[in-house]
Amino acid sequence: MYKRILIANRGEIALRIIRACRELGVETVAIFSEADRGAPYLELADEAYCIGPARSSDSYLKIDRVISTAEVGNVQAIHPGYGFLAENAHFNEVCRSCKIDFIGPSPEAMKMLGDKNQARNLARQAEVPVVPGSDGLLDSEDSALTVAHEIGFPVLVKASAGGGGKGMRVALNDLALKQAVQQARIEAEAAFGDGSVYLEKYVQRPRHVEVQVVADHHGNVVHLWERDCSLQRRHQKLVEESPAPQLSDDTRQSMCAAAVRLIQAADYTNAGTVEFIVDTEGNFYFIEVNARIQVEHPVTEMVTGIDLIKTQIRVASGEPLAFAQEDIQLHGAAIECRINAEDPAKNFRPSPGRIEQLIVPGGLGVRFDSHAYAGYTVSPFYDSMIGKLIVHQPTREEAISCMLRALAELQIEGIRTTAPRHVEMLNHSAFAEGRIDTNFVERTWGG
Ligand code: MV4
Repeated sequence: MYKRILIANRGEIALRIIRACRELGVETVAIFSEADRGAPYLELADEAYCIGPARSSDSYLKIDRVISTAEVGNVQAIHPGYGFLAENAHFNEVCRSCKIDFIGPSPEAMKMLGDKNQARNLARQAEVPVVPGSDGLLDSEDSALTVAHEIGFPVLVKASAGGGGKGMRVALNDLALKQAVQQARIEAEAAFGDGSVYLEKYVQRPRHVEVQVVADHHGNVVHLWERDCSLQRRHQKLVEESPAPQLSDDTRQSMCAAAVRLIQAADYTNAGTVEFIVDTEGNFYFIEVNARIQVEHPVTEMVTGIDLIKTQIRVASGEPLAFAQEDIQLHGAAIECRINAEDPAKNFRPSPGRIEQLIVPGGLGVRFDSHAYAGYTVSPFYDSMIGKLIVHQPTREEAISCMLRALAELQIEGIRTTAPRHVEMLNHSAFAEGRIDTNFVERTWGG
């Protein structure tokens, strides 16, 4: 096991990683920007270093500063958390060249899966279902038309360098498709420096179901079942849950097995998420791999009883997985609500500022992962998530009641939060029945 690691992140996930390290007996080096100076979670680290001004591009994203802090702090590994440098293959390579373990997949696996077209090709090789579409990249507008006529409209043009909803365009007919290909190329070239695009049939009203996987450095790959993340708005997830409602045991088993095959084919190590969309008939299709720990990992921890952050650190240090597939059983149901400093009544406009009062819910099966406290000022410089409220109960019905009870207890004054919208979503009959898809939020409350 490592003696000491650096945490290249901030806020709730930095705190989450510090907690795991403390339990493992691993020392921690934290980094912070000038905006985060004095944050109480930094006191829980063994050391903390300021690495620059508030703007992420001047601090948390500065590879040279993160690495030199790791050198000064004499760490053996870096945990990148999510966001910031977590899926930056160049940073991952710099860590390797400095002989610091990156707690995540290899740069090679990260690069390959970061290219969505390559990931899709690998999925096909591993016999993982993909959405019908082009056989690789589009070489011309004419080939886009040929594929579209084969599979039928509507179709979706996707940027190979995109992901998470960036660089996608729907087309309903020939003319729109030609324009979509041109525009997607220009946008992708500008945003990612790579204008390559591919085509897929557009699956309408899909559910977003993702499979958590973990792989060690000894050839062991396991899945930790799935999460449904369909409740989202403009690609920002609002609610996540495990297990996915309305998923047959057959589909669950074959989706999880498919995720494991893909991870094996990619020679992937550490924790990762294989994202699928599920159509109204229950067919599932591979979309992309998220090569990091995700915000919503706690729902998986609750239903499996496995600490994913500790697992990441253990496998990165070379330990074999301490559990086999048959040891990983789903217990009950877990739901997470992302509490963001945003005003749902004003189109989710950010609502930074000082939290004057914070009352945290508790009780059996209630978890609040947050770095916030009464007196904390939410900075306008970073992601607006101030905490994650997670509940775990024997059944989904009980989890919904428990979450509504916990949301009623949660009091945050001084700023607006997404909590009132969560109450509306969890009270909705469509949510209770599990009749949800990725358009539900926009359809019900507007875009
Ligand atoms: C799709 C799709 C429908 N058909 N692909 C958006 C994020 C990126 N990870 C993939 N996404 C989608 N790909 C085909 N062929 C619909 C989406 C999509 C979506 C997927 C997951 C979660 C939320 C979403 C919201 C809108 C669209």
